[in-house]
Amino acid sequence: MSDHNYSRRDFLKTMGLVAAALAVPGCAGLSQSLMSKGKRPNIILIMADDMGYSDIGCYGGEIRTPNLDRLAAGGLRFTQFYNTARCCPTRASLLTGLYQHQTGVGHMMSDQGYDGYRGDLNNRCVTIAEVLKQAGYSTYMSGKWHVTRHRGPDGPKYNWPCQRGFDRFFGTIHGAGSYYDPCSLTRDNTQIAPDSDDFYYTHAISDNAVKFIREHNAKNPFFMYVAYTAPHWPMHALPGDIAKYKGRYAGGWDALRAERHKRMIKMGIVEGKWKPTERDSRVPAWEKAENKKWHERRMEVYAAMVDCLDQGIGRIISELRKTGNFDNTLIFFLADNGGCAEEYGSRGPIKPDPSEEVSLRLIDKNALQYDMQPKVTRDGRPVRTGEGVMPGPADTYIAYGRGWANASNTPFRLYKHWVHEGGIATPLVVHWPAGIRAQGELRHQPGHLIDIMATCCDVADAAYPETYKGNRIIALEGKSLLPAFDNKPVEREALYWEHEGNRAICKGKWKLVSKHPGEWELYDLEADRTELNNLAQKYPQKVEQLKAMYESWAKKCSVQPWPVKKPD
Ligand SMILES: [Ca+2]
Repeated sequence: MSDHNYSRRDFLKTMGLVAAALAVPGCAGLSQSLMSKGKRPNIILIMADDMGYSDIGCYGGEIRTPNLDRLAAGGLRFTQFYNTARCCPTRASLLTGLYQHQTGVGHMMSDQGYDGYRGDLNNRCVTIAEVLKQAGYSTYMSGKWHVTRHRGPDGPKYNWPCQRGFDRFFGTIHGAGSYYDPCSLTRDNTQIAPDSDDFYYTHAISDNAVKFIREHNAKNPFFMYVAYTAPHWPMHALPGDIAKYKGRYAGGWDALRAERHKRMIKMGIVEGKWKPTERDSRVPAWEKAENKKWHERRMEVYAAMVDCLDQGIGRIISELRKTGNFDNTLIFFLADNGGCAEEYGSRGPIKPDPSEEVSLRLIDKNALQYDMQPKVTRDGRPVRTGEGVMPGPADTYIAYGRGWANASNTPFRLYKHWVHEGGIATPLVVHWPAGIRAQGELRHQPGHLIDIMATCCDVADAAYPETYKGNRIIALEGKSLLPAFDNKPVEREALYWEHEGNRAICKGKWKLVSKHPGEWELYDLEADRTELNNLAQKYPQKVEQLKAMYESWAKKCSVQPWPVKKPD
């Protein structure tokens, strides 16, 4: 069955809604009648930052995520959903329904001289907010933006959220920072300092999301994008949340990978026939690891960050219930890339050296924070990095490291940045009681960020535009997930990835993938989703066929060879 003949009407029919909708007198068509009855759902798109496939409870993790688990129990979990392996490209693709190079954010936030690599959303794409706003939705955003190279307080602001379709915005323009004192903190179009001494960014994102729901004019539906920065480095969490995980990781990363894998098989998230990957060869066996208390603490804080994010989702849900919006709100939850193996701030001696006096320039309470990694806390303590720094508080700035990232991505290979499954596989929890009958079911249909725009347009009866503000808009790449909600296939030719020269194409059960620099590898994902049995030698024709498709996609999407060379 093709998605062309599986329409929104078929979907609603399955839900028993068509008869009711058509029974409204005086309505010319289904969409009109639903619109006049105000039946279009609110949509909330929630994203975590640098979180692995197996971290949350409903995907096999031990981290306490009761609110996400309840959404999963009342909705759907997709087991083969994909992002683009990194912050900026994922956000560009998610917001527009296109591949990131098509939007001008083919890499990160600098202008590398080519249309696909401007570090700034172009005017040949539209955001979900721009499309839904035209269709009568109110549009809100709380959290991390990261799709423009202009992050200073004076902009230019043409690519800030309020100029790209959002009615209201609270969050950060840049991609990382202290949770106690984030750089580029912004309300609407004005950069601000944290407004309280106990500011903590994850809570602030949740507070503002709740506030937007509370203050929403209920006559029209709303779209809200909640882009948490947790659990991206630095490992910053509140003492009460960290305490919940005290000692939980004393068994180490090998035991953690094994227990998660067992639960994932039992839940049906992964198949028992897929061989688990070995521990990353650069990570020592846990019994041989040095500095265990420090390693444990890094993972305790990571877990606390995810826990806190889930608490925020709980508060969003309870505000939806309070305002009578819970049943007809379509909620998506996903992560922007897999667990991150970067050892940011975690190598070498502790700096500044705790035994030496440091002279610090204090920052005024009302001054803007310009540094991604502040040198000093607002109350005057030096911010320390290095091996052995016990993370959590504001005067630390380190990552959780490779061993735990390896466990986050259980049972897959590699991490954020690569396009093997460990880099690009994400949970996708979907919850919409008024629109999805199934409860607690899994969906194995492959899907990608590009599908979220198509799905939003579909449920909101919004037309993806051919032109916007006088500019011709690139045709939508994604497919609506509505058939998958009803457990039908989502028909498409293939999915594609490119990030820093790492490349992949998925077509049916086949995945052709390469690291940069590196040879193409071929995997049968039905038999081997952990990518351990490279079939490239065995099926050279398949490799050639997929490679040709990849190359024609790369050309169409303005992908440049890596590393990108400045044009002459
Ligand atoms: Ca990220």
